[in-house]
Amino acid sequence: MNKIQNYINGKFENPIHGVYIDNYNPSIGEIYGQIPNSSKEDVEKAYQAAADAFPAWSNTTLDERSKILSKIANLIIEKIDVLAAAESKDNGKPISLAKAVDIPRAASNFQFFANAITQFSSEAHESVGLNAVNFTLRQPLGVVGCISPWNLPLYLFTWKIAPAIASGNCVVAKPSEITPITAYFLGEICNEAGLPKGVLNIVHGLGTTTGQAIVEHPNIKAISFTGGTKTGAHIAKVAAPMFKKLSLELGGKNPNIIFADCDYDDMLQTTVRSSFANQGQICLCGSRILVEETIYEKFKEDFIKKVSELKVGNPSENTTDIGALVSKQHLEKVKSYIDISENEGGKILFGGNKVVVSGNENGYYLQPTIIEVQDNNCRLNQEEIFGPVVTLMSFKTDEEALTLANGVKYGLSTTLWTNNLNRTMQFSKQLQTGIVWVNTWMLRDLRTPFGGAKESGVGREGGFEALRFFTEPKNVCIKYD
Ligand code: TXE
Repeated sequence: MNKIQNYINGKFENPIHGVYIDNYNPSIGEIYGQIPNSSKEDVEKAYQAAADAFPAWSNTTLDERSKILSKIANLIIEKIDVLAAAESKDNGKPISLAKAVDIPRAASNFQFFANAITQFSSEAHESVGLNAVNFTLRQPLGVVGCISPWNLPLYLFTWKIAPAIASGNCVVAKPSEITPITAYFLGEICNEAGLPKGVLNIVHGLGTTTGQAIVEHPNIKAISFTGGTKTGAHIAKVAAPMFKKLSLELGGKNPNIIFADCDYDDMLQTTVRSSFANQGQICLCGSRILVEETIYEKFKEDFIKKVSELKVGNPSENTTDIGALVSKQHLEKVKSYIDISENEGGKILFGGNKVVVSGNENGYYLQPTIIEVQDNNCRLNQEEIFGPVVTLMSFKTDEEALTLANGVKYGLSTTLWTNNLNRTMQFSKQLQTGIVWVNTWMLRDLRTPFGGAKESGVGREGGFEALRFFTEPKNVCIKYD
């Protein structure tokens, strides 16, 4: 059985107390490895390594840092086959998706911040008439913590680590205990790329032990977290009295608003993807589909037909569209929402059942599921299901669509399908979300601010926003004669 280790000070190490937890392959429902459940002492060791590395790393030239980050990016691409296979096995996602999206994006995260750090600048203000000039010194924070979830494992892990180290910080990072494998490989890649020891330290383990120890550590200056809203609220509660900087990217219940004047074929194809990509386990998936009444029946029929053509199957087969859900526990959670649909006034239009995949009978498979609902206040429309389940609802007017879209506690992203410019602008201004996609979905430009409003999070990642998060602005005011 594979047993992975922590990556501390450039070396692979067993956890101090020798405690391990099982790691499952969701496509077959079996344990295939073990990972450390790192303790407070392991986190302390990782912190020390990071703190020791900080003086030298924060003084490394931008050119040197940029070169190392680029090298990491290149190595990720060189190893794409191994990494994609590992990600698919660990998470249950189709290997085709890991190869087309997850791993290339992990490389892009490093390449992007390798470039961005060479362009990052700060402000200067001449205090005219006062014989003074002010400038802003942006200095790295020191040792920072990065905690990431299981849905896009290497993609989201590197989305935090790359800007943190690019801006001169040293990192204690924890991937999700449910999908730790590609993070383990990242340690090897960092050594191969010549990242100085201690700049990145990776500790594995449960959120309640390892994650908690990172958040509680008195000298870890900032926490960048992506995960569930409940966990985010807990982390904020622990970190706030210690005055840590926090970036929280949390859940979503994103509307997909479809107007009759859209490019129908493009919308239909993209909506299948935005509903079910990665088994619906992307915080950006559009899980509430709101359709203008005049095309509602046609959309319903066409959407069901397209979704029925999706192949649920073994993630390692290239023809699979929908792989396994990440864990048994998560499968049961998602299924429990399907089971309450009738009580919540919903009608299952397609799917709703677990799928038995031949040869992988114990894997965690679920049909893509479409549920028609009448009331936006039902639990299916209010709570994050985070699986291959979408709801359908019709609306009559722009005002009604906007009220429905904004009528949830979350506010991460919205997709809007229309060719009307005035409507596009009105919705863009009035939607309570961090991201508005118009006639597209998940088209990402890494320079843009990324994050959510309301209970979808606090702060923004991406581009210079991430570099600002990982640096402390200091105002220097120089008086001259
Ligand atoms: O996430 P957790 P879970 C949503 C989705 C899902 C729900 C719960 O709705 O069903 O969250 O998923 C670490 N201190 N999203 O329970 O627990 C944990 O080890 C410090 C949306 O799997 O939030 C992991 O590394 N860390 C989301 C990370 O937090 C702690 C993606 C996320 O796990 C901790 C995933 C603690 N006390 C789930 N407790 C998105 N926004 O994309 C846990 N962790």
